[in-house]
Formats: sequence, C-alpha cells, structure tokens
Amino acid sequence: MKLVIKQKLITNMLLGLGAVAFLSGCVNDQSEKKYNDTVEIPVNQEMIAELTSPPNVPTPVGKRMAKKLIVDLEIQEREGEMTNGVKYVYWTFGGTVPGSFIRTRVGDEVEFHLKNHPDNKLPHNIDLHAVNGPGGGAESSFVAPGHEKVFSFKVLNPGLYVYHCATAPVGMHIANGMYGLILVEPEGGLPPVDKEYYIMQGDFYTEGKYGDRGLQAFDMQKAIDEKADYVVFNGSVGAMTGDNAITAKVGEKVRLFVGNGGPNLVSSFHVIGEIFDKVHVEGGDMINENVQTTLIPAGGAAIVEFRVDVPGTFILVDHSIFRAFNKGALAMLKVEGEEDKRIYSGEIRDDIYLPEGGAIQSMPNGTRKEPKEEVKALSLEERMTFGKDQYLATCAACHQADGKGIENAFPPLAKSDYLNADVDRAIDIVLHGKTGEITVNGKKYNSVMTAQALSDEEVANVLTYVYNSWGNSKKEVTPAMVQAVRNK
Ligand code: HEC
Ligand SMILES: [Cu+2]
Repeated sequence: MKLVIKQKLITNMLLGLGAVAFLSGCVNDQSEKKYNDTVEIPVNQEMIAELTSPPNVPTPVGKRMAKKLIVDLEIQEREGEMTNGVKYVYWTFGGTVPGSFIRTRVGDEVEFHLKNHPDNKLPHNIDLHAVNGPGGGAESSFVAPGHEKVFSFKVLNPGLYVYHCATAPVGMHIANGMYGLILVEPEGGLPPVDKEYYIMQGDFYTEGKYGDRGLQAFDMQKAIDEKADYVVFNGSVGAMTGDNAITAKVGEKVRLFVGNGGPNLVSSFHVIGEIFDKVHVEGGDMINENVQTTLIPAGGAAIVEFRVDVPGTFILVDHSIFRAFNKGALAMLKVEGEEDKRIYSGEIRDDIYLPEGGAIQSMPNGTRKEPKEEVKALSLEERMTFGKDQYLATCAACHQADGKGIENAFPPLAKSDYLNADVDRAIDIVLHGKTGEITVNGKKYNSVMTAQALSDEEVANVLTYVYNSWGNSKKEVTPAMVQAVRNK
C-alpha cells in the first residue's frame, strides 16, 4: 500500500494536481479510504499489552475501542536447546523463539518500549512490518545493552505481520532467533474460534552437522549458502511435539497464526490429514478456501483456520519434506474426541494383493504386535552401553557429554565428590530432581534439576554409566536399588 500511495503521489505531481486533490480521493480507491479512516480513529485510554510466549496468543481484542497500547519487550541473549544434547545461544525478543506475540487492533497507538538486558553483549533494534515508518521502527529503536528505547506508531493496516531485529549483520540477528509476530485485528476483532495458536518457522546454521552435540556456534558461511542444518517450528526440534503438542477437541475451530522468520527459506506449510477451511493469504485481507498447503515467505505470515473433524495426531510440516523429517520442521496437533466413521474409517481390512488373477486372501484381524517389552541389561557391559545412550539423550544437555558440566549452572558429574559420596542420594536426585544450594568439588551451585521421567531400569543404566566414567567410583547401580529409593 505504501507503494501505491507513493506511485500515486508521483502521478499526481506529474499531472500538476495538488495535495488536496490527492487526499480527497479523486481516484476511486478502497484502500485509500480505509487508510484515511484508520488514521482518524481516536484513542482514549491507556493499556499495557498482554504479551505471550509461543504457542500461546493473547486474548482477542473483541469489541474494545482503540487505545494507547504500551508494549514492553525485553531482548535476551540466552542459551537454549536446539535438540537433545545440542545447545545454541539464541538472541530473543522476550526470552523465546519466536519472540512474544503482540496483539493489537487497527487504530491503536502503540508505545513501544524496547529494552536490551544489561547482561546482553550486543546492540539490537526492531523492525515491525506493521509499522508505516522508516525501517519499520528500526531507526528509532537501536538500543545498547542496559538501555531502553521508546517510540510509537499508529496501527493502520489489519493483518498478521512479522517483526525482527534489523541490526547489522541483519541476517545473523535473524538467524539467531530475533523474530516474532504482531497481529492487527480489524475493528470488532476476528470472528471468534475455539483454539488459537502461534507457530513460527525458522532456519538455523550451526558449525556442526544436524545433531552434533555440545554448544554449536552460528556458521556464517552456511547461512550465506542457505544450507540450513535445522529448520524448526518455534525455535527448536520438538518444541511442539509429544507433551508439547498443541491440542484441540473434535468439532473445534482452530486458528493458527503462522509466521516464517527465515532468514532464508520459504515454508510450504501443511497439516497432514487436514484441509485449511480458510487461509488469510500472506496474513492479509484475501481469504482463500479449501487449501492443502500454503506458501509462507521468509518475513511473511498466514492465518490458517480449520475445523478438526476426527481424533488423532495431526502433523504440521514444511512440505519441503526433508526439512520435516531430517531437519526438525515438524510439530503436532493432538485432537481428542469421538470418532466419526463417516469421515474417516480407520483401517478396515489388510488384504494380501496378488495381481494377475491370484485370489485376494484376508489376513486375520488383530495381528498387531504388542508394544515392545523394555530391554533389560544382562551384564555390566550392557548396562554401560544402554546407560551411555540414556545419558546422551537426557543428561548431556546440562551436564555435558564429557560430564564436566557448565560453571555456575550445571555441576560436574566427572570426578564429582558429591556424586561419589552417596549413591542413594544420586538415585533420589535423578528420580525426584534437585533444587537448593549444593557444593560440588568445592564450587557452589544453586539451581534446579527437574525430575527425570525414567524407569528403574533406565535410572540404573544411566547412573551405572556415570559412576563408571570420568574417574568416578565405579559402582554398579541396579534396578532393585532404584526401586528401594523410589519406595522410600
Ligand atoms: C535440565 C538440566 C539437567 C538435566 C537434564 C540433568 N541434570 Fe542433573 N543437575 C542439574 C542441576 C542444575 C543440578 C544442581 C541442582 C542444585 O543446584 O540443587 C544437578 C545435579 C545433579 C547431581 C548432583 C550433583 C553432582 O554434580 O553430582 C547428579 C548426580 C545429577 N544431577 C545427575 C543427573 C543425571 C544422571 C541426569 C540424567 C538422567 C541429569 N542429572 C540430568 C541439571 C540437570
Ligand atoms: Cu539483534
């Protein structure tokens, strides 16, 4: 729209028409009318904006009047987990990737407070695609660590917009997670639905390959070459799978606010087993219906809506499918409720198909295998092998693959006097977690370890591995010992 106006301005000037003619709308243009209307919307009261972390979104604006909306957003540079055992230093708007969701309505006057946490190392700023102004706010918001910048803007155009950091090197700031969404609802709000969620895709570039353990640095060359190691929803592999899946009940209308932070890749957003009843194409006014896959450009967004008809787990993917199954671009929507065999039958029959005249034989029903029994370690060696896998999958993210921990955050398990002093206490920590001050090898730690949901067998394996590695006291922990502590 900005472009349209500029073009028109030039045309008007060429024709020698004045600004009066321009504003009175000598050309019959809908969007022009809308623009003039929204800029005139009065604001009276002040209100602190509700900001939410993904996958949640703030309360809909509903029928509220336009207001002066105070947005308080803090930039935090912080270490997070890209996937099991892989750490990454994310730069964030509000502590999460994507950043806090901002919800406004047309006519709001946003007073934006951008704070750069004093512990951060770099200056940042923000470019909001919902802003009509130079740099989308970037020029007014450049802020050093330990400082706060304030600027304000009138929200003119309804739609779903990306915001991102635009500090040089811009690509690097975006690649480290500095993006999020700001929604501008029309007057009266979007039509109500049952569930709303916030999802944003991003591509990441690490020195190591996908899954290489430890703290991974950003790789500028791979980013320039657009060779992503990770393509994920909401900042990490599995951020929205398993227990973190989003949910709905059969019959509910679901609305997804989907963004793409890039920095490089375009998303072919698709939900396996669902059809989008409605898509607000590119986050704008145009609504397409009955869509299978919608394209979301880097630095763009879409609002997709669908009613969930049957129960099950629906997989959200970037349909550039290697990204989904090999780079992390996979999320889950779990739907509970009554089946409807008219819509989906489930498996009816498993027939053996023999072409060329062979008879079609029926396989007996109910041949599905039971879930596998837990494999039990039969020797110390096996316990060590299973234990190492368990350790890398569940403990190494914090205590590190070499057991040395991270100073001031995660105590070492290697040559740990605390660990070696008391086996039952170590078992108890793994079963129930630990918080409060402890001293390990002369250094104080005061943090939180969450309880690990492991079976007796798994706890025995992992602790046996820990006790028999890195100069520790070589004890074997058995499932019986774990059970005894569990029953205490
Ligand atoms: C999310 C991070 C995290 C994970 C995952 C984690 N721990 Fe911990 N662990 C901690 C923290 C933090 C402490 C210190 C808690 C405190 O300050 O009270 C700790 C303390 C311990 C201690 C006692 C202190 C020491 O160094 O001897 C043991 C033993 C331990 N963890 C074992 C494990 C094992 C085994 C696993 C995997 C099954 C595991 N932890 C997974 C964060 C974690
Ligand atoms: Cu930045």
